[in-house]
Amino acid sequence: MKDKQIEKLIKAEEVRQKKTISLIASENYVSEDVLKALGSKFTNKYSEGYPGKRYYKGQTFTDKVEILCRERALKLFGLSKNNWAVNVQGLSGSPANLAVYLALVPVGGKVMGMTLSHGGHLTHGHKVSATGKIWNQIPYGVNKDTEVIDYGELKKIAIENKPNMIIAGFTAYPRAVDFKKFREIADTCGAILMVDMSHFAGLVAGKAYPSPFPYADVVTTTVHKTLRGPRSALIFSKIDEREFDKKIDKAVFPGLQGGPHMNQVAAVAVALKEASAPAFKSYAKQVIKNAKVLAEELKKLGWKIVSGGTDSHLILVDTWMEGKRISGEEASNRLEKDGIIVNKNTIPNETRSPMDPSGIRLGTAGETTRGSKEQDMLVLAKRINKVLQKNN
Ligand code: DSN
Repeated sequence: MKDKQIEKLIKAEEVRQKKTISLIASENYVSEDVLKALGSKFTNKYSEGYPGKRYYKGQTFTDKVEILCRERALKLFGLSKNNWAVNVQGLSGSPANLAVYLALVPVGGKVMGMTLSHGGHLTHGHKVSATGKIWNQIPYGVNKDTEVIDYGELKKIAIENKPNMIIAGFTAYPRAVDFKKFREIADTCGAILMVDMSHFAGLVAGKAYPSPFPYADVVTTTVHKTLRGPRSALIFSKIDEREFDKKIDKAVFPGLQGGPHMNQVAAVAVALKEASAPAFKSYAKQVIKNAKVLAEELKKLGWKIVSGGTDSHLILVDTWMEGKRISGEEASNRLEKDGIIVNKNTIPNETRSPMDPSGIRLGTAGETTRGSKEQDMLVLAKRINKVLQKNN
């Protein structure tokens, strides 16, 4: 590179990634092919619109790449193009969710999403997000004692509030979700069911976690978490007389975004092909096996795991538990000094603040990509325990 300052920073980040263990549940390590597509000359091209309906000329190859990306997305999740559509232009998860609400929920309408501190995402209607300013969030959470979703309580909230849309999907909920129950609840109040599978999309693709597709009307996902692609998002919608697919396409462009990032779309297509290979199924299963072993071992070492365990790639540790009293900030700082990168996280019924909450979130997607197996998780749990035990 001619720009030595940036080159130096890129190299330094490469070394940082190599030398540290990332347990950030939303991160992963992409292949060289994904990086190659991201760095391709598709970045030079403006392509507002959709294949065959663009505003600018010169779209022979952008059209091909977008069509291929859509086909691969549908195929990966076993969907037929007669029943499902997919928009592949979402720049990332937050704009994708915003586009869905813009398309399907009237301004001022109600979106029923999980409370942030219980594991929901900002864009599930939290007040600091545009989604909470334009629409009204009807919050739901987890049961105080079990720390898992109480579907009876969920149904009560839905019937009382009649939301326009119910959102299933989380950034910090470790358990499997019963999408059939979500569907039944949505039907009791006439709500649209949207599933944000950003965290567990790769696990669904690898058939290691329940699929939302038999039950949802709309499914959004980022591509860069367990799905191991570039930063980007997909929006799947059922094709029927409600025309959600057409409304969502219009909301993405021209409603919300400008020209799609075609280098990103090309990189998504590469990642989707990688995720359809048989090896990805073993990967997804290993991600969960690793998370279960890590959670169990931490439990044995005396740590409180929110909900008592995990069914996914994600673990929430209550570091502020009785007898430990290490805040999430302190815990994540100590771990970073030891080369283990995690994020501080609120836990259900949080008593502290989001900036210095009671827990940390761990995920195994990245380290499993690097080849970690169960025995590595046992070693890692002991190392985490040792760092957090230290009286400093
Ligand atoms: N930042 C992502 C996560 O960590 O879950 C969600 O936006």
